[in-house]
Amino acid sequence: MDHAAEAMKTDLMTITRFVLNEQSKHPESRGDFSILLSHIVLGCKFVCAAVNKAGLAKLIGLAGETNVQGEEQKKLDVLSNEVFVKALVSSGRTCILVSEEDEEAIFVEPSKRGKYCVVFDPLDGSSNIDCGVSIGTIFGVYMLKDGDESRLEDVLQPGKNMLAAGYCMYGSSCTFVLSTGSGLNGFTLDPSLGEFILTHPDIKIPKKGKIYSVNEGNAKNWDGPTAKFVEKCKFPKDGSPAKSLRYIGSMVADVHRTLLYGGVFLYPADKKSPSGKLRVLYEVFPMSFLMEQAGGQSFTGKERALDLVPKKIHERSPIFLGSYDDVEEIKALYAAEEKA
Ligand code: AFP
Repeated sequence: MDHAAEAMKTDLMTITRFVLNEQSKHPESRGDFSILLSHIVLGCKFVCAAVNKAGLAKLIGLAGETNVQGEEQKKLDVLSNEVFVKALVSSGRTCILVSEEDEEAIFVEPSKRGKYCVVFDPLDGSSNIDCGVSIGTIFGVYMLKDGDESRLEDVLQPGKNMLAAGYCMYGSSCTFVLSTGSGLNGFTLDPSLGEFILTHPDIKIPKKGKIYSVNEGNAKNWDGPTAKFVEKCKFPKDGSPAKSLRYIGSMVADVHRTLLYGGVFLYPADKKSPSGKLRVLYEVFPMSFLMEQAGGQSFTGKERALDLVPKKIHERSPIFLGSYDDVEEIKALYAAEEKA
């Protein structure tokens, strides 16, 4: 019998145990972050259950329509947002929330206020729900800059100031990927236990990858460096094999594959969208934070993505993230263009 493997099966590292272990390395910690995280995890479990039932919802009435009991069905992204806002506020550890679903930032009332600011997209890739493609929740956590007063500037900090970031992917399994700034770890939901179990410890992205991931339908509007990079992926001149193209159109799924298999994910600026499509606070920053923690890089076409200082909460930015060497190539193409 393989006793080590048996021990693994019976000595389960749940996400709660993992975070408490991390917390014990900081004797001054009062456990506030662990409490906040347990509320984020609860939100993810709820959304996971709702996403799994999305197909069945057709039997009782489509989201956004009226079901057979005459009740209005909430759209999944609206429902997910409500769940996360309530879970975060009730944690008693948050002060400002920025959600993709809400135009304005939410300032938590004083009696429930804590020191963390959470930026999140409750259900990213929601246009993929009806065809059963993997979708996810993305989040990032900041600390109030100073004192007890919360101001909008507290969530307009550069991404490098994030304390933690993560995503939960609702796919063939439910996977929670988290970094608190010392590496990257992945947990898979065991539905029989209702617990996330550590399944991907210390994720490191391959230094160079064999995959590129981009919406090529936008190619006619790309800038020079993006077009040159994609051309290089398909027709390399240095004798290396061409890269494969994989594009799901759901950032969590595309980034998850990039982290595990290597390569590069890009959503560049183009003539139609000069700032790209993806949102800085709850797409670009958390994913860039995770990518760097895994040993990769993230670049906007001008600078390191985590150095960006957002001016608005729903600001967008172009993004190139993935394996270190692949992003180096993109940086070199932009540098060459600037020189020319
Ligand atoms: P939806 O939430 O509207 O499905 O958008 C998903 C997303 O924000 C991100 O998850 C994808 O990477 C990106 O948009 C896909 O955009 P394109 O459809 O333009 O390729």
